[in-house]
Amino acid sequence: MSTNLIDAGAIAAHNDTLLSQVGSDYAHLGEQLGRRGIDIERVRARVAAFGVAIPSWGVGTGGTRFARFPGQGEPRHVFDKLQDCAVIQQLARATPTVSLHIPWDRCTDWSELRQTASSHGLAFDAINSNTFSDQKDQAHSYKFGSLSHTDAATRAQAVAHNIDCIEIGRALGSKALTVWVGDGSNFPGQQHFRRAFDRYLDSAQQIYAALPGDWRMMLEHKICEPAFYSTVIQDWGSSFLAAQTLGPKAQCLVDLGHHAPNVNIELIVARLIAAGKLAGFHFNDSKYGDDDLDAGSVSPYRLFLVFNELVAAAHEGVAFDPAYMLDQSHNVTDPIESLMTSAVQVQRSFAQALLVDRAALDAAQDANDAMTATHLLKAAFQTDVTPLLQRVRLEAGGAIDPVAAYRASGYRQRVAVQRPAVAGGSGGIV
Ligand code: PSV
Ligand code: MN
Ligand code: MN
Repeated sequence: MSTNLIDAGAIAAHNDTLLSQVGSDYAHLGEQLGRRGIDIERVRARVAAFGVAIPSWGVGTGGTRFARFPGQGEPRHVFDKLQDCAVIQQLARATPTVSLHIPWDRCTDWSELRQTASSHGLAFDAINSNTFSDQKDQAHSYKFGSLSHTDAATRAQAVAHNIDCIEIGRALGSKALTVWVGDGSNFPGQQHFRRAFDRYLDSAQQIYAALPGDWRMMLEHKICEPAFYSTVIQDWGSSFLAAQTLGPKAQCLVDLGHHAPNVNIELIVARLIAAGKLAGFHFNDSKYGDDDLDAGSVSPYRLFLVFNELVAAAHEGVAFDPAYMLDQSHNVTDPIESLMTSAVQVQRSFAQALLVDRAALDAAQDANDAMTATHLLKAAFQTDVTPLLQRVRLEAGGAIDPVAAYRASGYRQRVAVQRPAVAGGSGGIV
């Protein structure tokens, strides 16, 4: 392990100061849950097995199209990003995988990267392609689209990039390709909707054909931005249509920020599960649009309701295997602190959803007893599972309070010496 990572002795010392407190809080929670017929140990085992991937781009400070205010000691390249991900995993123990974005994470030796990740105890989740921005020396511009572009050579270039991503992913041990395109239009009349979708399908089919047998292709929809009038894969309907046309290895990925305000995302999740097409999630939160705020920071109940659908389906024996990832932009916080907090928030929502009394909820639904049904969900959501999460981290070798342990470690100040500040500039996500 790198010398910059957090000293295990320091984590143990931090934990020692909180150990007896966690012990009695956990016992008390166990007693409360016991009265509700819930075995805390069984819940703990399920939560301990839960993991959410870190997006490599999340460990850099984000920005808006107005400005980016760089943080101290930002990662300079993918190896630095991996190191920051390792710190997150070391302290919070809920993020065993990393999701790369190509070409942002391009490197010259993928096997070295894989070895480095494994030395940090990390593996690679889905690989993300990028045909929404132009790279230096690129032959054809994506200004007017990529997979759905009117020009065949531009589409071919975007297809080739996705196939390249699959090859990189194979070298890293990934098992999925996530495709999000910014394709769309900014003016009524600019684009022929049906033809653009057909062109997208034709390109996506070529990528699908290059997919290894045990891989998934995850199609991520988004209502707007950068195209502000229409997007080619604007919602789960278009995404579903595309996934169904492509075949069984294609599924729909739900980024929580990619819907119109007030859309019932948990209902979309239920539909996709029922159709066998739920690929997974990009977790974040929002107030207005694709704000990329920290998961559960604005609407934790909505996050809980999403997990409620997942837990209910698993409880009913539905076979599905969603991929979980955070997808946030950290503009005013230390990305490591935000990502640890968000991972714990997602883990918390899962734990709370495990507390729903499923038999009682079924009965209330069958009896059309809306009040009892909603109270059952609230009872689970309002249970403070903090001691359970603390205990999960403790058992896994993490920190009881990850942010406090991180701040005390001085990691950011240490890496700041090696990693010079990058000028702000305008716009752009790292
Ligand atoms: C697009 O808004 C998105 O959610 C996609 O997942 C991208 O890959 C990611 O953000 C990073 O910009
Ligand atoms: Mn996303
Ligand atoms: Mn997004």
